[in-house]
Amino acid sequence: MDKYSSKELMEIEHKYGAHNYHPLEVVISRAKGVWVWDPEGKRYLDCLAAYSAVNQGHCHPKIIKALKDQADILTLTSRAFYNDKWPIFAEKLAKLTGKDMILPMNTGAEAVETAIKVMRKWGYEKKGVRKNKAEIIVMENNFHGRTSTIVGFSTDPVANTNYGPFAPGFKIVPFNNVKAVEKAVCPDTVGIMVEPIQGEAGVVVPDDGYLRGLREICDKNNMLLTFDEIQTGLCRTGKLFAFMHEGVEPDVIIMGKALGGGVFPVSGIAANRDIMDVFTPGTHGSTFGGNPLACACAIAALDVLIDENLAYNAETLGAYFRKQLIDMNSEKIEIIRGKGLLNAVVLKKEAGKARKYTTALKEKGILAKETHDWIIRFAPPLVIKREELDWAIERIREVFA
Ligand code: IF1
Repeated sequence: MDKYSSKELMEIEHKYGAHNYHPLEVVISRAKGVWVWDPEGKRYLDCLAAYSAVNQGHCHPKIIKALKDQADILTLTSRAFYNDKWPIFAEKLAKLTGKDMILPMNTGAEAVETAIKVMRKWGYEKKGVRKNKAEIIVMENNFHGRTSTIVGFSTDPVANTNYGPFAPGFKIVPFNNVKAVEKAVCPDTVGIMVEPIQGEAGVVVPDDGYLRGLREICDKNNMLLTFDEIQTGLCRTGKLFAFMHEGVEPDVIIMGKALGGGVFPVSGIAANRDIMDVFTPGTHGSTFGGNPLACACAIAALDVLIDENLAYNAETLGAYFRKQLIDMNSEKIEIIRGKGLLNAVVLKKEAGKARKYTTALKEKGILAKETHDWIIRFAPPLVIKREELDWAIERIREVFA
């Protein structure tokens, strides 16, 4: 038996935990695959998948085995020495991304910081931009993480109010607008950093041709194209990476979340040698980046994505899910959008706040999270089965009726 009830746990968290989140009123104490349970034993279908960090499903046996096996042998060496897992993980991820080299970090924001650093350093050392004048073009409504530099170029006041002064060197332009990027380019521009689909903004899928347009600008002006695939990558949208839908090659790929298989924070960037070689010994690093425990989990996490063909599952079930939602014809819904199993329901203004619906869904055993006041995101683990999705659709239909 669990020692504390859900109610008690929520009270303790409120008292002792900082209030930087407003969770749905559910406590999760156990999980397996797409299902999670609270301390009272009530079961829920997880339609958030820890913001796409558990694409492989909760406690995937192969990933947990890798974690346990490795934990008994070797966990942390630092990069002062070689270890026997990082080289294997690096090779595997390089081959999957089609890039020459990987730089490992831990959280998504750290990988984004790494991308910013590589772009700038490449700008000074290879492109020859003026010292300390490098500019990176980013998009309105972006979400790239929580560090003080990253929130400095966020356009969301909730994310950045009173965290200044902010680092200069970022030019913000509207998303899904190639012309705006073209206009923002100057001789000191080192590159563009963009989410192929904007997650936090509410699963905003840009028009076909947008990413290609960005690629052309980068080619024409000797700039790096960097895709933040932290949320969209690793099969979530129906391909290994979201940019593969358009067949556009970025110069730098930022990865995180599901790279650790939902058990360990693992992130990193992939790039070719002519870019990555601006990093020389001592110029960047992390105590935990590339640690053997993380690498063992990541190797297993990547194997599961490929062996279980999770991109295909995301693509087919995602299309099925969107069709079912559209066929509901709910007068509360403004639009349904997404790709693969990264989906959002945008509510009509008169339908009331999204929280009302996520709370109602929770009562019926479905965990989904609102983003802003009028958007609900549905992004279950990619191991979800058709029958489980149908179970969810039935209940979602009741809530939006
Ligand atoms: C939070 C959203 C998801 C990301 C992209 C970098 C990061 C993230 C594209 C940073 C992180 C998270 C973090 C979480 C909420 C969240 C989120 F709602 F904000 F948009 F996933 F949907 N780039 N996304 O999506 O990665 O440092 O967190 O590992 O509350 O901050 P991190």
